[in-house]
Amino acid sequence: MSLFKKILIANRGEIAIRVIRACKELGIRTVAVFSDIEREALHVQYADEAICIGPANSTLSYLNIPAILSAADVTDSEAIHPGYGFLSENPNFAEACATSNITFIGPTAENIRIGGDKAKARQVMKRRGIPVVPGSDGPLGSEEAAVKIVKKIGFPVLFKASAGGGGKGMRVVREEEELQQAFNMAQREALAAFGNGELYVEKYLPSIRHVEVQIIADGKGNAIHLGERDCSIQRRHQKLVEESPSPIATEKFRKQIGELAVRAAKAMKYKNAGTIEFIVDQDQNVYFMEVNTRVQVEHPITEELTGVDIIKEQIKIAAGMPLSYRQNQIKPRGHSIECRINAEDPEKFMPSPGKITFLHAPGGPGVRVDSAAYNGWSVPPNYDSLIAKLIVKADTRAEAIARMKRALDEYRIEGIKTTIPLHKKIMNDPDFVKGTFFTDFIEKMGQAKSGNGAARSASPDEKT
Ligand code: MV4
Repeated sequence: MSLFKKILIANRGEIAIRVIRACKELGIRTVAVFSDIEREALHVQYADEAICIGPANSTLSYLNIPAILSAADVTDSEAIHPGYGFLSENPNFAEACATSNITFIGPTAENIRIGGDKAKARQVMKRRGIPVVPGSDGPLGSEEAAVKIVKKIGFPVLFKASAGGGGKGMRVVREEEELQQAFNMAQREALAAFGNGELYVEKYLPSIRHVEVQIIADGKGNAIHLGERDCSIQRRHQKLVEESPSPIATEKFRKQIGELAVRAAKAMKYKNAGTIEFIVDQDQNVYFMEVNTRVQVEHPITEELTGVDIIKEQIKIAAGMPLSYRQNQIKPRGHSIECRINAEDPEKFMPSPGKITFLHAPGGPGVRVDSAAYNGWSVPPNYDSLIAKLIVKADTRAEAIARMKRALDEYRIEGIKTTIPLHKKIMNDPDFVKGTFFTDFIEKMGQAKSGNGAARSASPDEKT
């Protein structure tokens, strides 16, 4: 089966560039879409063709399904790559593409629906014997149902919204007296935020790590994993640093979590590239959390270790081709780390859009920069503040950290504030260097620095 002649990329920034690069190497023509304020954007310059799809407000442009389908139609694009964010996890968009005879480069609409329904995904996995945190079997019908389950599993518990994810709509409950009010508030918040008040409940596990596994599957029953990524270094559910292998991973652990991810992918008849997210407790117990039905920001660290081009695989799978690799051909080598460079104040995390007056990116052995930023470009205030991903690869974790420090020192970005100084601090932090950190690492670091409880009590972990 032949690949596509032309692909439209329904995204912007570094991920649009990443997809264009894969297409160019495969000999596929590319169409960029852009909003009014992004005529000068790099993805527009790199693509073979570019079409304006609306105003700066992404609801009217990058999220505008009719505008994107029209752009695909007038350019004779055969397929659409959605990148991450925007329409990438909208099952209605995946279906609308099919209706317009355009191939959606991603999972099936049904895969996306299961991934977006966290209670359902949990139920599917639990029934297949994949470990989940003790809690409800699917959604909670009522507050009484919640009380019954909590009696069994004990406090503390965590209410989660079925339509949530990424930490939105969660609430920790520590004692019986709080239960009713917490249930009602979580339900109301979920309804307001997602238009769906459905909740489920889990035992709340303190001091966890976020470890996820990249999978690729052809939808014909073949699924393989490309190893795990440790994404525990995050702030308010925004990841800052990701690495692979996980510093806690033994060979046995890697094999176990990889096999669980493949079973999870098969349990939901997964197609294309996806990520199975787990949490790992202090005793290294692994629990299924969520499925991310898109290519992720942090996919490059997996590419660096395995040599697999995940975007090319996505395109080939969408074109009906079988997987290019068998599991025993995947041999991750070395250690890779990614730092997300955001246009933000490195201490207050306030966005810092504006003109980049000087830019020089690091290079040299083992350094990769995925970015759409260039000298003289203005970072728009309207979108995600991610302006570059700095990825390093080396033989060992210690060498990867040394290489990352060297690359961060080389990075020159003037005119805007960036998170580069924060990353320098993280790379020098004793707990980071030892690999002994949990998801509260950044909050704790902020606390140590300011010497008071303000940063900690303001964190969403404490509110939830
Ligand atoms: C949890 C948890 C503790 N116990 N579930 C947050 C986002 C969503 N993907 C799952 N999350 C959590 N689920 C139980 N039963 C703690 C978190 C959590 C977290 C998870 C991964 C990465 C960072 C996090 C930060 C705070 C809380």
